[in-house]
Amino acid sequence: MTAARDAVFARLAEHRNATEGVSLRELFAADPKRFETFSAAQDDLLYDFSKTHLTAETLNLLVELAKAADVEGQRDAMFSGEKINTTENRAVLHTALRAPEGSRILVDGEDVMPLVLAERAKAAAFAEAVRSGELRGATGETFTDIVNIGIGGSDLGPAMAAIALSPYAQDGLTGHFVSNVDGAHISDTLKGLDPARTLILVASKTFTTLETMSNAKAARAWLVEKLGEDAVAKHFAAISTNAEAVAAFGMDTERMFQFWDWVGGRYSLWSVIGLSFEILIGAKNFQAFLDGAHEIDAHFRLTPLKENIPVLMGLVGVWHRNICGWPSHAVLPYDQRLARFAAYLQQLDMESNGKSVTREGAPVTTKTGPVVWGEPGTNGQHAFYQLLHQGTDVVPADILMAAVPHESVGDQHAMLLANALAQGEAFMRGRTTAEAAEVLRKAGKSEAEIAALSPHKTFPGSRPTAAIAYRTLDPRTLGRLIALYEHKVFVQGVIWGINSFDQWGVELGKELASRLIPVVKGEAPTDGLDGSTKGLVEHLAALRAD
Ligand code: G6Q
Repeated sequence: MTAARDAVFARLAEHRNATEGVSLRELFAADPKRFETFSAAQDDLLYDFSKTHLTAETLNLLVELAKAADVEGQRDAMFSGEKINTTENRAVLHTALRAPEGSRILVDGEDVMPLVLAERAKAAAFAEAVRSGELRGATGETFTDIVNIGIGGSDLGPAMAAIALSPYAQDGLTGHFVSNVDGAHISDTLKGLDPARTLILVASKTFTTLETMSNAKAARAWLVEKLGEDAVAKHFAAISTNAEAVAAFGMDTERMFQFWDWVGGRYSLWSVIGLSFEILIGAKNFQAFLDGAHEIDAHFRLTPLKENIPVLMGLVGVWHRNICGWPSHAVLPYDQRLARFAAYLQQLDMESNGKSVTREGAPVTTKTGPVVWGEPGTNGQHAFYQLLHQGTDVVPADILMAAVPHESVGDQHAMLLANALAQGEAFMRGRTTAEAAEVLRKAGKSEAEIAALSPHKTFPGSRPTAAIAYRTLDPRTLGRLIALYEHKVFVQGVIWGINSFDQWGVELGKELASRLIPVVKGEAPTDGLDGSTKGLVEHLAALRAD
């Protein structure tokens, strides 16, 4: 399989050599149907990759690459519950979490759907009881503030989704998300909250994560100080796969919501990890969010590769990363409520595909995951876009936009869309030195000024972007967007031959931090530390002693 894949990679590289000089402007000039040919839709959601350098030949080769790497076989293995996360010997079934009633999905011969549906119903009933005021705190007050304590996969998803879907949140309910072990985070969050009206969800797959356990202890102490020990049961709930650890922490397992080891942390917001934002938006909207993702699951399973949006997104990314050699990928939503979307995708993509060995443990022979980053437009335009337009690196980007906003504030939505479209156009077209000179000439500049300024006003252009356009950022569409990126990451992981579902790279830092805690506290010697770490420990200790 690797040999077949590498043979296609070699042909793609030759193809790139032969076509590298052709600009995006030239591609559009040569083919008036380029937009129609290089775009794909799922209902209202459109993926337009015509502003990349792909030609019909490139796309054919990339589809051959996907076939050679057995993307379809691996995809079917994932959906059917095979243990494709080989280093942890686990199935990968976040797709089961959004499967509808009536589905049957087997892990080790057992159908997981009854468990999934029961937990989904339990979470929905809890969310609705909090929203209606049926479920109250120890003093009989209704809850107004929901604090989710978790980190990484147990934080980024619900925190991102709570912002994205804020128009759907119930009035009078506010979500808060605490992740960092920096005491500033929990302190700033709890400051000003009324414990009698605060519900605290401790979200941790393992229920052993240092940050989450420390913050949970701090929150517990804050609550107990104000309301007494007996209030804990009414103000806390746990979300975990580890019932023993929940009990050991002193929390009632009756108030525990479960998920399973076949749900990876960064793929878990479809599970009860989504409870905090389900409380905010309600069970019906949460179900629409799951249904949206399920639509994309069906699209990914059933659509031919050339029209399959996550496959296309993955292939375009492989083209940019492996064949063009570009190391980073920007996500630029022209949709303010996707403010944390890039941060969410950063974990999804970089933790999944930031790997250097194949599934078999051999060193990879291709580059793997790019650096993923981004901020909403138009803000980014006034900050880092300078480098995107005129810097020495090419940074391919996704530009996201909604046709219909939730608010109409004058004609601001038209302005937002115009900016999104203008940026895509500017990256594609650029501005030649002759064009820059012409603009300066029209502005009445002297020939000397034109000669001096035109190089600075030249834009290379031919910088690729893809657009993702949808009707509106509703729960269904957020579910669709996330699922698209999940499957994109999957497709790329298969092509690179890596396991996208483990995260051993996170472990070393955790181990070393545990070893250094007593050293930083001054309870263990600095012996054996490297010179820099030792020097820093001593410098910090001296400052703290002042
Ligand atoms: C996700 C990662 C990681 C994980 C956090 C929190 O895929 O494994 O981000 O989600 O380390 O872990 P717990 O949920 O176990 O606290």
